[in-house]
This record gives sequence, C-alpha cells and structure tokens, in this order.
Amino acid sequence: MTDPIRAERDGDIAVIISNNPPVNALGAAVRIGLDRELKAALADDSVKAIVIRCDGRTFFAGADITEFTKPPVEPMLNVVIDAIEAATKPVIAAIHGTALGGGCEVTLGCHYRIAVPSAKIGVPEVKLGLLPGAGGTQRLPRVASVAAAAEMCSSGTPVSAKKAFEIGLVDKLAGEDSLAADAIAFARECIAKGARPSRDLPVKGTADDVKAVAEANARKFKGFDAPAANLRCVEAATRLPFDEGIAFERAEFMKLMMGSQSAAQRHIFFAERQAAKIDGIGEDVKARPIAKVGVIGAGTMGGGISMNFLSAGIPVTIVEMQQDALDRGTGTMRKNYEATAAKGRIKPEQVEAAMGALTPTLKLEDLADCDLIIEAVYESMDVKKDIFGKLDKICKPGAILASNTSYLDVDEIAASTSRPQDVLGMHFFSPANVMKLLEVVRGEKTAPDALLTAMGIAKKIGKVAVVAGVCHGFIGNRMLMPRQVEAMKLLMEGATPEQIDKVHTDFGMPMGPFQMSDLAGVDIGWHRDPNRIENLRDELAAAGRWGQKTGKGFYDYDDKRRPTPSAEVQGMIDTWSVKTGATKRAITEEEIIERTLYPMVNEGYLILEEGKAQRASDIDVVWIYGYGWPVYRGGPMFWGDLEGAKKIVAGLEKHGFAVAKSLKAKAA
Ligand code: T1G
Repeated sequence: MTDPIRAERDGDIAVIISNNPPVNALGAAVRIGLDRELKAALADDSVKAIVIRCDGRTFFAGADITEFTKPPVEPMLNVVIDAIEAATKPVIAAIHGTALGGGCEVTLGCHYRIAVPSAKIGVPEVKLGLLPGAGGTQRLPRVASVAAAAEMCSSGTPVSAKKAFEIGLVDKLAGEDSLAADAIAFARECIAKGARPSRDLPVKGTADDVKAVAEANARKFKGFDAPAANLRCVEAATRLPFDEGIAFERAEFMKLMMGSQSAAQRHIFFAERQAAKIDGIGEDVKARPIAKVGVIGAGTMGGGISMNFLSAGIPVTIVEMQQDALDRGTGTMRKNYEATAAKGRIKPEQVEAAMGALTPTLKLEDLADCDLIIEAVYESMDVKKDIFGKLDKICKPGAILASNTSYLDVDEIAASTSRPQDVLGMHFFSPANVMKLLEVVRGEKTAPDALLTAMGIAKKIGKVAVVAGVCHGFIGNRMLMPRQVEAMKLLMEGATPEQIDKVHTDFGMPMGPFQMSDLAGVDIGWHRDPNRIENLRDELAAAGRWGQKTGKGFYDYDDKRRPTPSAEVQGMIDTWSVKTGATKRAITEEEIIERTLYPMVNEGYLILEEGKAQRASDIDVVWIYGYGWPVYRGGPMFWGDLEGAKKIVAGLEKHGFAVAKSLKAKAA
C-alpha cells in the first residue's frame, strides 16, 4: 500500500499532501502520514508555516467509515488534530471539494482555512447516526458560532465556501484553479500572525442559540438519537472549558457509536452505493449514450418522470393522445417548476431552460430519435403491449424501451417487440420528480449494457436505483402486499385503522397502511363496478371513499387534508367483520407488528431466494427511499436481523404464515 501522505516545500512553507482516492478518507495510513510529516515540519527550523491539502477531487471527506468496525489504529484522528492545533507554526488548511466530518475537523484543528469557491464544508456525521467525534462540536462554536455549529451538526448539511467565509469558518477564498499557489501565499501572510489554536478562541453565542435550532427542527428529528446528541455537545461548549467539552463529546459519541441507530444508518450509507452496482457485469460492458429521452403519457407520472430528465439538462419529447391532456400535462410541469422557483430552490431561468428542452407532441413517430423511451400510461398490459409493438417499429436500433409499470410482467411487454434485449422496467415512485427510488426491472432478455445504461442515467437524474427481477410488484410493492392484506384482516378482527396506523408511525414510518391507501387512492386497482361489492374495499370505493382526493377514504379529511376517524367507515368495518365471520377481540401492538412487518421481512427472503433482488441491502434501500422506512432502523432486512430470525420465525408461525426456507434456516 503506497504511502498516501507526502511533503513538499515552497521556500519556507512546508506542504503536506494527501493522495488517498477516492475521497481522501482519513484512514490509518493517512493519519500516520499526517502525524509524521507534521512532526518533521515542526522540527525543521527553515519551515515557517505549514499547508495541508489533498490531491484528487476533494479535501478529506471524513474518517474512514469502513474502519469503524475494525480495531482502532493509532494515532486516532483527535490526536492528530490536537497535534496540528498545538503546532507552534501556523498551519493552514487548503480546501477543495467536500471537507466533511473528520475532514472539517482537521480544518478546525488548523489555525487558518483557505477554500476554493466551489468547496463545501460540513459535518454530516448525524446522517450516519453519529456526531463529529474529533472535536468538531467544540471547535465549530469557537471558529464559526454556536448557532452555525448547532445547525451544521444537527442537520449534517454542508455550507458553501462563500457561506463558510461569511461565518468565519474560512478565512480566505482562493481562485477556483489556483488553490495550491494561493494557499502558499496565504500561509506566508499567516507567518506574522502566528499560530491561532481554535480552542483558545471565545465561544460565539449561547445555549439559547442551540435551543432555537432544537425547537425549529423538533419534527424532523423525531425518532432519531443523533441530532439531540449533537445539540447537547454544542450546548456543552457554551458552558464547559474546552477539555471538559471534548470529554462530553467523546462520551456522547461512544453512546451513539454503540447504538443500533448508527449501525443502521451506516448500513444504509454503504447499501445505497452498493445498490448502484450490478453483480456479474464485466468492466468491458459500456453504457449507451443517452442524449434524448422520450416519455409516453403526460399524466402525473409522465410529467414527473419528464421533469427528472429536464432538470438534469436532458431534452425530453413527451407524447399524449389528446391535445388537452398534453396541454394539461405540460401546464402542470410548468406549475411545478414555478412553485419550486417561488421557494427560491431554482432560478426562473432554470424553469425556462427546462421547459425549453421539452417537446410536446401527439405523434409517437416523434420518438424516432430518442435514445431512451419511457412508457408511463395506465396499467393495462394490452395497452402497453400495443405501444411497445409500435415503438419497435418507430425507434432507432439500440434505443432503450422502458415501462414505468409498477407490477406488470416486463418480459411479456418485451415479447411484444423484436428487441427484448433493449426492454426493461423503470419503476418511478410518485411523485416521480420527488421520490428518489427507482426500481430498474431487468427482464429475462434485457442486455447487460441496457441495464447498465438505465442504472447510470438513474444516478445522473439523482435517483437511487435498485435492480429488481420480474415478479408481481418487483421488490417494494411485492412486500407491501402481505402488509396490506394483513392490515385489512386485522380490521375484521377488531383493530381500527388508526390503531394500526399508529403502530406504524410510532415505529417510524411516515404513515401507516390506511393513511397510505388514502394518499395513493383507495380506488387504485378497483374494478370500478359500484354494484359489485365483495369486500370492505369495494364498499369504500363504491361509496366514493377514494381517499384524500375525494376528501374521505378510511379517514375523513378536512380542507387541510387532516385525517379524522370515520364512524361511517367503522360501521362498514363492523358489517364486514360479521360477514367474514371474524371474531372481534383486542388486538395488541405486538400482534400488529408480527402480522404486518414480519411478513414483509419474510417476503424479502423469498425475493432473495428467487433472485429478484441482488442483495438483502438492496431491499433495505428500496424501503428507505421508496416508502420512508425510518433510516435509523436500517430497512426491513437489517431490522429483521436486529429482531432476530428466531423471533421473526416464531411470530410468523404463531399466525400461520409459511416461512421462507432461507429465513427458517437462519433461525435454526
Ligand atoms: N469513508 C470510507 N469510504 C467512503 C467515505 C468515507 N468517509 N466517503 C465515501 N466513501 C466511498 C464510498 O463508499 C464510495 O465507495 C466512494 O467513496 C465514492 O463515494 C471522526 C466520525 C464525499 C460527498 O459522512 O458524503 O468523519 O462505492 O459514491 O457521490 O468526526 O461520499 O466507490 O466503493 O459517495 O462523489 C463523515 C461520506 C464520516 C462523508 C462524495 N463523512 N461521504 O460523494 O461519491 S464519519 C461523511 C459522502 C467522521 C469524525 C466522524 C460522499 C462524498 P465505492 P460516493 P460521491
């Protein structure tokens, strides 16, 4: 393993440089090298100041997260940072890319900081269920301010170099392409100023500044341990001497590190990146270029899907059958962009650029020059097969033909073309321009390069993509089904919608099964015959209880869409409970968990047994990004491991479920 740290000289300035791709993580070799070269520079009288900078795309992007589960190797990061801070000569951090976590803490141990305008600086440890454990919570309130520290530590959101300069976190902005030279010049300026240990700076602000951040974010932090721990540490900085504050931080850090939430969030950090990889595809397989995208259908999904590409600067041709539907669809897209611009999240010119790259048309033939075509019409296999048959004749060779179907058989759709190798599923989640999850459904005959192309374009448009196999509901919706079936059965047996939903929201889900049905639409998949009432759902749908969109579903909704339990619905539940011959009884929270969450885990094991997902962590990624499973619980499969296979199997068997072989084997 080559030494990632080297030292160079520029006259009386020593430059310590890290070259540890891909992100200059502060692994053991880096820490050892930093310590070595710092000591050498301090011992050399001809050195008057020291610059620390990194090669590659970024300054240190944090501690090496892969080391957390390994035995510690000296020197620990806080020791290296303390040595930098105690240096008798000025030490300057030269920042580019993303100085994150331990990387930000290294800059805080330095006496001065210079950054290029495009740099970002932050402490995202909270997103890993942690806190800056190398002095960040104690130095940020001194170098920047208590308010900035509270905000940065509890949100994990980095600040731009410009903002960092404004709040004192950066002392100087370098030229975008002249950081190395500008850092040397700035170091020379600092010689006269001398070393300026951050720990000696006064804390800027009070505990009230911490309280303000805590109150403003209470809802967002609900269920998470780390944000409050971060705020406790920043608050400690306002009342404890530095060294006691460091001890406080260390204790809080260890508590988080040993907890299940951090393990879960670190699991998801790597799982999300792992999901982007396709097992068994050789390096020789190359993605096809995607310069132009076609979308068929300008409804909610088609419009949302189109916005993803337009926002990434990729032109879209959108096709509808009727002019009024086309106008409605493009009008909605413009409205969505304008609403985002009104919130200041994009500039008006970006709205025009996006809409300017959109070509609405009524002619399927206009898709002839598109490299990727995504069909987003309603869920009818006949309609989809007809469309794909036409695309087969219209689209150029090599164009990828994707269906946004949420559960239909992609192989059957592919069979309606002469090019099944170019056909796959791209299942976006609604709202498609917001939800990050994209299930990329690999057909039996989908070519590797087509799959690789879809996964690559997904990342380009900011999606978290997961490869799914062809089965009913792919990964997410397939696991949703047993949950919904059991939830309905529990209603017949005495549970109420609000009781079941509360178990799920207490668990950390954004909403429970019935709130979700009301949001998605109780009428989704309904046969639409109001005279054919064969179950509770039919009765709700026939009564116009289609959910939020009709002001009532399992719940009644006020004009702000706030839900209240419905006596009418309870009456329907009671009637159907009798009709189904169910025995009403008190249902416990434990039974609701066993009958709605355990079957999801079981289905995940079946999905893996059938090869419909590449790995268990992919299933976790689907549920985190597609359904809001609480990230601090790591996803259904990770959570299932925490629950323990034995407990899950016992719970499933208690309620008569057939247990997946692989799950049963794990419990043995
Ligand atoms: N440690 C180890 N590996 C890391 C890593 C890290 N900190 N950051 C990224 N990687 C790997 C990643 O797994 C991927 O590997 C590759 O680098 C490219 O990453 C003591 C305790 C920097 C914004 O939380 O946010 O410091 O898949 O695909 O999209 O207080 O990586 O290629 O094999 O994400 O350009 C705090 C985490 C750590 C930053 C770049 N730091 N990283 O994004 O590339 S805890 C973080 C990121 C800490 C101290 C505490 C992003 C990025 P592979 P990528 P990217």
